[in-house]
Amino acid sequence: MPLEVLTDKSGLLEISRKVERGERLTADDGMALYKTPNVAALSQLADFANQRLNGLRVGYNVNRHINYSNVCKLSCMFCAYAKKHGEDGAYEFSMDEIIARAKEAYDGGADEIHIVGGLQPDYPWEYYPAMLRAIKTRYPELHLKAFTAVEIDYFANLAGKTHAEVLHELVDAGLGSMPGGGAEILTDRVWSKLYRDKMGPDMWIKVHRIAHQCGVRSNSTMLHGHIERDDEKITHMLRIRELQDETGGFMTFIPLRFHPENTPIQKLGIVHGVSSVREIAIGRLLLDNVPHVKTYWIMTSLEVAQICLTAGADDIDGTVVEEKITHMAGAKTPEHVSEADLRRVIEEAGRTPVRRDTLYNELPYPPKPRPQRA
Ligand code: V47
Ligand code: SF4
Repeated sequence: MPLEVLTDKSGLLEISRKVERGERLTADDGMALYKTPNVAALSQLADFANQRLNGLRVGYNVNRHINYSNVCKLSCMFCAYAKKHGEDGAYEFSMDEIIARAKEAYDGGADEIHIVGGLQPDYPWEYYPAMLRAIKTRYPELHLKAFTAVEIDYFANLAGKTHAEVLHELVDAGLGSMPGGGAEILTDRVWSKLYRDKMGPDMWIKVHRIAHQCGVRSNSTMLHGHIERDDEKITHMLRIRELQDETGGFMTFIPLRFHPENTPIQKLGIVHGVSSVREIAIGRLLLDNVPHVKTYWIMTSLEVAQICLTAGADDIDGTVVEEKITHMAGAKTPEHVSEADLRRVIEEAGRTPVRRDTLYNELPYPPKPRPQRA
């Protein structure tokens, strides 16, 4: 069988047998996957695991990102996006500017708005539910995927409320789900070196657990290509797998390729295509209980994202339109891709494009006409 021929040469035969039997992989298996130079074998194995779950379907969403402000109390070492008040490049969108972007998204046929920002030192807690409510009352068809676990924790401290109370109020205002950002690498060593002023790994896990218990589904991410070691990426993924066993609330896993420009650690340089493919493949193989693995073309390029679709990813994000976090860190990708181009990327990879909503329900293509809204 071709799968065995390739994996035998790569030293991955035992692991491939486990994958074929549907057996859970261990941390040691994960280390072997990181060590193999045979990325073709690794990709083939991950594609096998993916196709068993998702067939040839590849999901994409028509969305728009709104990064409402980059003013942030903190200074994580990998971040080029955050600025202090008055610093060159600092910005805050007014509520009108946010609503104008939501309108543009709605008029352009988007199904989702992805909303995240810095930890704003001077907005009151009430600002955040008001922002969601302002969008949702005008455009009820839009799913609001908003606020990372880091923001939720910040709001809870700001408001003097529990995480659950904050989440319930946000859901009441229109929150549909949570994005997966802020996880970085869930180990104390990386936390203490790169983001020690921000909540740590235990709290990221705790906030997602509470979100899942409150009925809010979420995504998970992993920022790779900086100071992290392979064993730390495995620890990271196994922590996500463990929480997923408990709650089942994660929808997808998204490796994020670190962009170094304009960050205090820019001398580390940037990793390239094979690293992105490897993270997707290992994510698919280790996270056997997370239904989807997403490639984020904004960070990888469309070309590498397309290859990821043959190496374990069954999902690609998204039409995007405007993106600040990666572009302030030197990304050269465009900020927008049309739905037609996304479908073409998927089809060229031999897969079937499926327009989906944020919760992974299939949507009709071409989309049904929607009511005109002011
Ligand atoms: O939390 C920060 C990361 C994240 C850099 O859930 C950087 O569907 C690369 O989480 N280079 C935000 N990455 C993006 C994110 C995301 C993106 C797409 C989809 C989803 C989803 C989530 O970006 C941050 C941080 O981990 N980040 N700085 C940088 N220089
Ligand atoms: Fe602020 Fe988030 Fe950047 Fe850290 S990663 S400095 S919390 S915007």
